[in-house]
Amino acid sequence: WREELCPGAVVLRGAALADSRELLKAIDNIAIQVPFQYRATPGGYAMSVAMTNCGDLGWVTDQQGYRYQPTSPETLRQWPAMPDLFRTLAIHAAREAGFSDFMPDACLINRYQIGAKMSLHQDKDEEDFGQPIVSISLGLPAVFQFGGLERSDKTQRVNLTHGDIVVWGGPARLRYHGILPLKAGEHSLTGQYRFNLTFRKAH
Ligand code: MD3
Ligand code: FE
Repeated sequence: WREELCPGAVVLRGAALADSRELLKAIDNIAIQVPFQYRATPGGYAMSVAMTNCGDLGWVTDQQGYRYQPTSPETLRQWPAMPDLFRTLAIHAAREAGFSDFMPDACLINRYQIGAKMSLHQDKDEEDFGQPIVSISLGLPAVFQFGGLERSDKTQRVNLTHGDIVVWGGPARLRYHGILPLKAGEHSLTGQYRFNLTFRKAH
């Protein structure tokens, strides 16, 4: 099932459901190699979301700022390869939304515990805003919040649940967005966590 949230943003409800167990196994395997980290923003605030990455590039933040880099700051080694299943799902979802040449080189994996949130922000560390971002939600449900191109624009809320895929491109690409504090719950596959994969063409 397909919903247009706003021009450029398409939700494919349950599109990753059939692959969710395999996706979660792959996340575990990545996290064994490069553990989830609670990073600090350049302003020095600890993030409540824990992160790791796979693919040629990974998104990191520290006192120097936000950026994509080919290695993990902790292991000093390259991020684990992007599993074929990840790439295939992201490419197929992007194509469904009208982006036929999406080739992600970065996959940021976010892990939310109960109470974790992501404040309203724009994703603008990528080089080409003509490329979309594809997100896959797994585990506990979350309330996603999105606004306009200015922080002060009024926001709308959408529930994102296990197996949902969202493609953000075109006029939606630079909209402000965030995740409200994760409500307590228990998911049969992830326990008290929500995972989100975001696929990007960073460079
Ligand atoms: C709208 N992650 O990692 S995914 C992020 O659920 C991020 O973890 C959230 O925002 C999460 O940067 C939201 C949905 C999403 C991702 C990228 C977007 C929505 C977006 C980029 C532009 C507009
Ligand atoms: Fe974002």
